[in-house]
Amino acid sequence: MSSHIEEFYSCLPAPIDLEETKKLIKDFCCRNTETDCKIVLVTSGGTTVPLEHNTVRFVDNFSAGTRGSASAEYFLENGYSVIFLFRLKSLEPYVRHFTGQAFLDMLETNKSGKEKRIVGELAFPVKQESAAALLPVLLRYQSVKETGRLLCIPFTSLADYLWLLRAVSESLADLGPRALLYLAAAVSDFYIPANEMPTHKMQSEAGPPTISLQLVPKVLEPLVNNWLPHAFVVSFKLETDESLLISKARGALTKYKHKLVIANILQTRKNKVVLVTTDSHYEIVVTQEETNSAVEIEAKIVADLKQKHDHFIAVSCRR
Ligand code: 9Z3
Repeated sequence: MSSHIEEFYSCLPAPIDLEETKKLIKDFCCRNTETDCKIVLVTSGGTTVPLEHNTVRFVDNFSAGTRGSASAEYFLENGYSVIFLFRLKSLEPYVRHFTGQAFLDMLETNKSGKEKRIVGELAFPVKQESAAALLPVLLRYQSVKETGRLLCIPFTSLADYLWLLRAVSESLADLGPRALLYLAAAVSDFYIPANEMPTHKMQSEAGPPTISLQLVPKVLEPLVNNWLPHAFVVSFKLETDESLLISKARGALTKYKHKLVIANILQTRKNKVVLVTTDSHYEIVVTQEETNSAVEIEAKIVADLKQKHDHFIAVSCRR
C-alpha cells in the first residue's frame, strides 16, 4: 500500500472493538466460502466527521440507507452472502419495511388484561390485517438468519468506516473474482485530523470557530489496486448538478480503474440511476406505475449487476 495511505491510517483512530469485529468478518467469510459462493460487501448510510474528540458536534453525510438496505435484500434473494456495513441507526435489511410507529401499529392490543394476553396467552399478537405485510418479510428474514448469509456491521464515524472497509477487504481477498463490492455509503471527502481537533466541546464564548477541513485520501485506489485486485468493485457517485454527473462518474472510473460507477442525482435517486462503464452509460429507471406496485429500483440494479458479475467470474476463471 502506498506510504501516503499507511501514514493516513496510522493517525486514524481505530474502533475499540476492531479485533473482535475482524474475527466476526473472518468467520463469516470462512463459513460462506463454498466453491461457487459469492459474497457482496454492501456499504450503506453516511459517515460522520467529528469536530471534537469528546464529540458533541459533527459533520454528517446525507444517506437514509435505503439504497444499501434494499440492495442487500435483493442480493440475498439472488443467492449472495452479504456483509452489510452500515451507519448505526440508518435503515437495515428487512426491518426497514417497518420503521418508526408503523411496527407498533401492527401489534394487537387487548383493552382488558392486555399484559397477560400478550405475555402469556397470545403467541402472535399481530393484527390480522398487518400479518399479510409482516409475514413474507419475516419469513425471508428468518431464512437468511438460519442460513447465516447476512452479517451486519455498524459504523458511525468516517474513521470507523475506513478501518472496517479495510478489514472486510482483507477477509474478502481470498475470494478473488467472487467478491463484489457495492459501495453505496455516503462517505465524507473531508475530515479534521486528530491532532488538529479540540479535546472538549467548543465554547461559544470563544467566538465563532474557524473549522479547517482536510481532504480524505481516496481509499478506492488502494482497495482496487492492492487490497482486492481481483474483485468486482462498484462505486456510487452522488451529485446535485446533473451536468456534472456523467463526467464525474467517468473521471472516477478512469482514476481508480474499477468496474462500474452507479451515478445518481440526490432528488431523483429513487427512480433513476445511470450505470457508467469506461465506454458506455445507460439508465435504469422505475416508472410511476412500477413504484405504485412496489417495484424498487434496487431490484433492477442488483439483477443487472448479478449478470455482469457472473460474466466477470466466468471470464476470470477462463484465464
Ligand atoms: C450514493 O450515491 C447512494 O445512492 C445514496 C443513497 C447515498 C444517494 P439513500 O441511502 O441514498 O437511499 O438515502 N452513495 C454514494 C455517495 C458518495 O458519497 N459517493 C462519493 C462521491 O460521490 C464517492 S464514494 O464522490
